[in-house]
Amino acid sequence: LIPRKARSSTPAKGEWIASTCQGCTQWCAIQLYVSGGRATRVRGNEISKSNHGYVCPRGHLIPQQTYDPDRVKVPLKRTNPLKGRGIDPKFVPISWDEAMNIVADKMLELRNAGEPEKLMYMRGRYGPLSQELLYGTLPKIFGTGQYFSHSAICAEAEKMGPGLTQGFYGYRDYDLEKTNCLVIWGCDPLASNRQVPNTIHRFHEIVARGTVIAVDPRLSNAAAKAHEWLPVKPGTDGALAGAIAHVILTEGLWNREFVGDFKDGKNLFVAGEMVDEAAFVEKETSGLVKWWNLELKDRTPAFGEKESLIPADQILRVARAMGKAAPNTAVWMGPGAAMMPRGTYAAMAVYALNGLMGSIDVVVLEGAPGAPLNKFPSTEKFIDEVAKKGSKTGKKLDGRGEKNMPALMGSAMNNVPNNLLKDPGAVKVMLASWNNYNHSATGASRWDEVMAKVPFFAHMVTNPSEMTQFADIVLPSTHNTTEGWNIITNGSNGYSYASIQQNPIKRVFDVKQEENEVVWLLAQKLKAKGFPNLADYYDTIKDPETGKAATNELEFAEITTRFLSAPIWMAKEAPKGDAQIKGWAEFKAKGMFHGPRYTPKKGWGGKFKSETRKFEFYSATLKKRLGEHAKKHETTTDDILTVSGYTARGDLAFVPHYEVPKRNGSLEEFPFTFIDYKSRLNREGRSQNLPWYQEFKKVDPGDVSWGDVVKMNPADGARLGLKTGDKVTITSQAGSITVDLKLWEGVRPGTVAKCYGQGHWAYGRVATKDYAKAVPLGGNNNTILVDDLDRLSGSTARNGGFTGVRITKA
Ligand code: MGD
Ligand code: MGD
Ligand code: MO
Repeated sequence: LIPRKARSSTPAKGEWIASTCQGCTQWCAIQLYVSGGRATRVRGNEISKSNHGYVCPRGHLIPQQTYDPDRVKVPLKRTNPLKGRGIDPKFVPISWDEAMNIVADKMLELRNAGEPEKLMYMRGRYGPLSQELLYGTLPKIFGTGQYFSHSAICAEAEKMGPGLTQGFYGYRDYDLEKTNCLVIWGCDPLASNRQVPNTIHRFHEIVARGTVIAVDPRLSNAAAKAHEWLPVKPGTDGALAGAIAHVILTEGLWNREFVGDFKDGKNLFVAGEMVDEAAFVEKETSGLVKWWNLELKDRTPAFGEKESLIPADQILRVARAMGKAAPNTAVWMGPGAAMMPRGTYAAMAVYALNGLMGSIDVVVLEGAPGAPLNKFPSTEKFIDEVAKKGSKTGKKLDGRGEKNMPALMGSAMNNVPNNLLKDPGAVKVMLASWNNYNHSATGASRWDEVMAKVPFFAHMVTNPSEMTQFADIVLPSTHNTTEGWNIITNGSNGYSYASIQQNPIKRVFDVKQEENEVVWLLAQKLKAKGFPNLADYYDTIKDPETGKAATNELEFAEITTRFLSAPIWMAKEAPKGDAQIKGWAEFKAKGMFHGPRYTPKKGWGGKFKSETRKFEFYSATLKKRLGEHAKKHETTTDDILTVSGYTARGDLAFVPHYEVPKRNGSLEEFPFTFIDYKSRLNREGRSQNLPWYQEFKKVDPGDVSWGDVVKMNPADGARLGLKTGDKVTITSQAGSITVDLKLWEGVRPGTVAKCYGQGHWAYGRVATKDYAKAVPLGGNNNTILVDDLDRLSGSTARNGGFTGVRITKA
């Protein structure tokens, strides 16, 4: 970390302009060095209390992503009616006006036929204006219930951990300055997950003063630098967490201030023995003794070792280190412990350790109160009868709410192709933005199949990716960090913040931002063709200073950004947090505003949002929600668990517990267990066309530059007669890919690991080996990852070793 003062002088005349990175879900406040209208360099916003003026390596990829010569530069129209992987769409350039006419006509055909519900909108990444102007508004005013966000393929199952214990369904924040024992479980925040700059900033301090523990089946960046690496057998996290909890209880290491104690002070937690519930008095928690009796009493370190392959003495050592540092012990749980079939229970088991440690609202935070933003006007008056009826017609195509799909997080997006393939007529017009499910969703070939059947598809993206190959109209999007308008909110390091995007560069291509500019143009077209409601709604959003509505799409983008953020820079009284910002110019210059620092122990004293208002080791919250689902289907919760593929029955279903990992493919036919994880350089699925991505790919432990390797333990290599550099085919029940082999000691025998990111068969000249012939560079993990999900949350599985594979010489 070079002090800012010591940095060399800037290369060319220009200025630093505030923006927000959207390369991952941290959404760091940054600054772009803009010179002659071009963004040339990137750094963290110096006033940020989260990233302290720094970005992670991915921030530096922003200029390359913006000026990628393979971007879609003008609107495109398909001229080849045939659709499929490797079939040339024969795109021809058209004007924005013609493109918007075509999309509006297609949409109005549906309304005029009284079937607006045949419109489907799917979104990947987004900013808050999407929520207000596109995702949250367009489907409702138009009249369809078929709109889906990508969260089910993102990390939703993780939220079941804090959600079902503490009533907080969100990503956690961590106070790393105060953390003395950091347990990184199923993620790698030096390279991915969230808060990467802050983790890089604080990690070495924790290594020096305390203990760092990494639970990950592959040697991650964090594992490589941790005191303890626990290469857990994929999917057995619930058993390992249970064994750690068992040690914490039998050795009396729980945090008494949070959890409470036995009435007479004597520890009655003895392996194998039931405990009388009345003997223990809990403080901020609920159901500890039930949890012990139902699950933990038999989860000895020996049991943990048998299931997870982590030696019992290491389990003991780790549990003791955690207990010793409590409540300053943070279990930082990521998708690796959650995004798997039955992942809800693993997420609960891992997260519940934070309850035992009493670290909730001490170092494991819900996040500070949000930065103040305006509420947009109500859409209610603009939803007509056709829309009301349409929104209620038909079932959601992801199958949420069906008997075997409780989907308590709301969405099971990756299930849409399964239902759509059964009922191809359900969608006639599809809109999508900032997503690429033909690459990013497991069982990717299902998306190739279904997208070929959608009669009309308009895609709003920056690059001609796999999904875009199926488009009838391509609407070239802004790269939002450098070319868009928005207010992005998030929290980290104990502060929440709002950070601006302000279209700071001169756009070099004919692009428009989908969540404000494109929807505004579309609304005007719909109005001109006889459906005014969307445009009339947008007209109710007025500039907070001038009181005027927008007269063109760029004005609309800026006005809606100003409207959203007005409480920060126009308030008469200073909002809580940073010093008052006086006016729009000052806000644009600073670029961000922090709310106040988090309130320690804010949920303590019966203020958690769970059913019992306590931290629930016995989840009354899940019991209620699953009970409601069972009631809707006139059956028992046991029946729901059975049809949804879980092993627990009775009360066990309501405590964090171990469920044996599900595996698709027998050990005989598919002897290896596949481990998927993200590249340090992935800006989600969208940085692989950048030369720097390929050149620096070796920063991922075990990986090589300009290549895509599957990593296998040398013992397995020797057994199979395979060596580094061999071309191998990885085959699962879902499909196969061919990549290079690398022998590497960072994975156990019996498992293989490969980074997600490579394998684009369409994207551009760098990411794709042969764009015309649809030949990828490397292989896409989602071709082999089986379509399976955690039905309680609705999330797609990608971790937990649920996909068995076979490796053969190609
Ligand atoms: P991406 O693939 O990142 O998004 O997956 P998706 O939501 O599908 O990007 C989609 C497209 O957006 C790009 O192809 C590009 O054309 C376009 N784009 C890029 N920048 C912009 C922009 O500024 N504006 C607009 N409008 N378009 C833009 C993400 C999803 O992938 C997520 S969130 C996760 S966590 C999952 N990660 C993951 C994994 O770790 N392993 C495996 N195997 N699969 C995964 N898929 C998931
Ligand atoms: P995953 O990509 O799912 O999660 O993304 P991450 O937190 O990075 O990585 C899963 C981790 O769990 C890997 O380290 C993998 O080795 C490990 N793992 C796999 N199976 C198991 C298992 O059975 N048990 C355990 N304990 N671990 C297992 C989440 C987040 O990251 C999201 S949702 C987004 S959208 C952002 N995307 C993103 C990105 O694209 N690139 C980078 N570099 N960072 C990102 N940050 C964000
Ligand atoms: Mo994600």
